[in-house]
Amino acid sequence: KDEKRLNEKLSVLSPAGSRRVGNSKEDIKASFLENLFFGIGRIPVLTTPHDLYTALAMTVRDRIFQKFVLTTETISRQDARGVAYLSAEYLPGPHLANNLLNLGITPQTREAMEELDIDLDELFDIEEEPGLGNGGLGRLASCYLDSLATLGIPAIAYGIRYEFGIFDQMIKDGWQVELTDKWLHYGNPWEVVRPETAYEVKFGGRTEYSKGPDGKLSVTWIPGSEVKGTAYDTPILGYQGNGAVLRLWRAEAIESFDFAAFNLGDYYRAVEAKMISENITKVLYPNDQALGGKELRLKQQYFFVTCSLQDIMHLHLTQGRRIEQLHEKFAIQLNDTHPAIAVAELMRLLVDVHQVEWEKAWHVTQNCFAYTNHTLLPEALEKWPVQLFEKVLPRHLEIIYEINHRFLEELRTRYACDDAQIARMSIIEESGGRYIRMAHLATIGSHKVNGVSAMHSELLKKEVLHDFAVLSPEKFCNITNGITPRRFLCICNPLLAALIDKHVGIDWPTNLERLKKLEDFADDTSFQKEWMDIKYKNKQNLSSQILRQTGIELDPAMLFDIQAKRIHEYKRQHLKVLHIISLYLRLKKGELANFSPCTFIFAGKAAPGYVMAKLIIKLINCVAELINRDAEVQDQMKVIFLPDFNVKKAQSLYPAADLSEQISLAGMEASGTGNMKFALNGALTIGTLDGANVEIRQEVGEENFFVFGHSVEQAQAAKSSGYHPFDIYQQNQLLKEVLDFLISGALAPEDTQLFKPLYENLLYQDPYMLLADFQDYVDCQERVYKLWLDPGEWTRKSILNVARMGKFSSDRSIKDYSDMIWNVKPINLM
Ligand code: H53
Repeated sequence: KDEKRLNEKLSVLSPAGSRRVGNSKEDIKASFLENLFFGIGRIPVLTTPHDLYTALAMTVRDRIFQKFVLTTETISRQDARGVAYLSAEYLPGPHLANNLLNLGITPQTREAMEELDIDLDELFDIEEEPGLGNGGLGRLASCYLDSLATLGIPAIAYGIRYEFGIFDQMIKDGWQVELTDKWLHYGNPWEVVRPETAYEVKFGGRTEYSKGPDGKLSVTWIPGSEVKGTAYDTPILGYQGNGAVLRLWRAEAIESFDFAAFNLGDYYRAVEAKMISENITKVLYPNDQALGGKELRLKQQYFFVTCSLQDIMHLHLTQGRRIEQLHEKFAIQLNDTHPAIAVAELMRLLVDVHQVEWEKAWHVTQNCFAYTNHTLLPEALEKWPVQLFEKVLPRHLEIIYEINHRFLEELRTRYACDDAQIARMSIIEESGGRYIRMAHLATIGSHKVNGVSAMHSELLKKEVLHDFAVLSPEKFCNITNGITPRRFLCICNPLLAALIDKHVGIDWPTNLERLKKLEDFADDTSFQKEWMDIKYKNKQNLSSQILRQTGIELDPAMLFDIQAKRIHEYKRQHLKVLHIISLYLRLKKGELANFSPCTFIFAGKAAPGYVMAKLIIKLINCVAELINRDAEVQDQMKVIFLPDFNVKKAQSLYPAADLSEQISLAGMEASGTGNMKFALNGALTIGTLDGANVEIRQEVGEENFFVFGHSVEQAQAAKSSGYHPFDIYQQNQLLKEVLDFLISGALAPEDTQLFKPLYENLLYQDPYMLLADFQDYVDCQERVYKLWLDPGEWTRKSILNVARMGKFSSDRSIKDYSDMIWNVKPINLM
């Protein structure tokens, strides 16, 4: 009955009528041919595969829009409170398969295409994904958007429409080579440009103070330059229903700005202004966790923040509300400190533009914002030189000083803090150059601050934001990250999804706790057999992709041991390499007793300027080269570096993994989300007690998780009592052999010094304590190999892992945010 009412409503709201957006095979076929002809002017015999892809994307888009009208209408009718998610990065992954799944029309679309002699999978392959992020942070934002839409929570996600996203990675002679991303090369059928939704953005210049007739002081910002931000909307459909919007801003020249030059005949100067304006959203900075201090990056941050806030205010005011009520209608989430300038910008818009009194404006600001911290790494905590700020955002610097002044005053008077504590808590860092600490600005300007795993949130309160947590403990909370089971199980692992459907029912994708029911089948040998068959097929599928891409043949019967994530020293890909070398050396000497044939797969990009990370990639490839060519170990081990890790590739890696490597030094990985994706697809985890590993282990059971390594407390104790990696090297014969092998010339005969920097770093500094964890890691791996010899037991544990991953659905995370931070509720589509 509900379905019928919804459909009636839809047909009233969408003028196009039902056939154009019908969901039968015939409707889809007709509408596809119509889009091919009227949408892009092609007939079936004269098309390229890309034309076919575009026509199908348009066909799907029609159906998404139809649903969208309903969501939008409902939100405005119910005057619902909503979420604005501010993130400098998004990694949505390919849209086509996801939208088909969410519309529930994958089978009939496949049939419709088949009748036209088109292979749907080939169309999936053609899609270029939007690489508008570096890694975990951007992918998390996209998982959250999927859950917001699925749960029916009114939401707009704001970000930057980078013309060039994260670079494509190629491997040449073992080294990473970066190629420019061209995701917009063939157009983007999923977005709609909204030229009327555009805002002006100022930079530089100076401020002027004047007294109005009422005697009040007012400030005018006279900018040095101006650009315009135009909205590009991508509808994000939730599973079986609602929608949310991804609104990305693109920088453009303000026409009137270059007109003067143009009319004076200075055509080139006019064009130059246009080019400079457009530079702002030209390219994503490819550093995952390091600070650049680059002017253009600050401009990017401010650019998307002001466009988003102006848009939020515009939406608010056009609904006939007062600006002082902004916080009653909008919860604004800051995804890391990248959008933290929003605190100063909202104050500016309220005080300077809307003439709201400071105290009132501050109340609105603090109640709008909440801040998610994603890292404790000191080098990743954003700080901007005051000088740079003054040049790019002079008015904001004044506002930040005022915020800081009032805050420090309160510390002094209300909390009687001493000078040392005040210096620690100030927004301005004064030791060795003056910097603006963005995490402090975000914390002071927000009513809630959260970490992204239980452990990380505790460390945040204990370390990085300790003083703040002591003064305002109620401000701090934890919301453990999650992943969307739609993309990371339904789409990427259709065989497993179908098996689960059969045994637990079909509503698990939106109620992931239902997977618990799988526990009933963990000991059932025929179920285990089906489970193993699926894993085997997924490994075959990955193997054929790898064969195509690297020319290396794999045996799906081997244990697939995978580490896929950004390359970073703290993530310790090189620890895995040391382990592989140790196995190789022992195998060659015939000393390896407990071993199971293993394929080691690495994937991940390194920041282009991160020399050590790039050397680690080279190391992996040198080790791969040596081992894969050694006939003696052929049926025992293989090493693969799969180039160009992205969302699409990730989707074939997770389902094919037997073992998931989550081996960062404890205390370094805020949460991790790859760990969740592997486990949800039935991999067992070998991991440290870091980030969300701790909670995954708690959920799946200690006996179903391979844990090793120093805990945070142990690592900190070892460091403070003087950590001497060289001693460990001297005392551990195997470790010594492995490390010496790095510089023996066996890996890089043409340049024996190649890995010396890595070798010396480990021997004399070892900031991420690989040496301290090496032996424990090797021993733990032996337990892995032993279990592998018992396929029934391994499979039982694999089933239990999947059964107990319910907590890690991003739907749970979003419900937590909704209850603990945003105070928002789903809309009711009826
Ligand atoms: O954010 C993920 C975490 C992960 C953390 C990552 C991250 C970035 O990708 C970039 C910047 C940053 O500060 C943190 O490293 O542990 O899972 C999502 O929370």
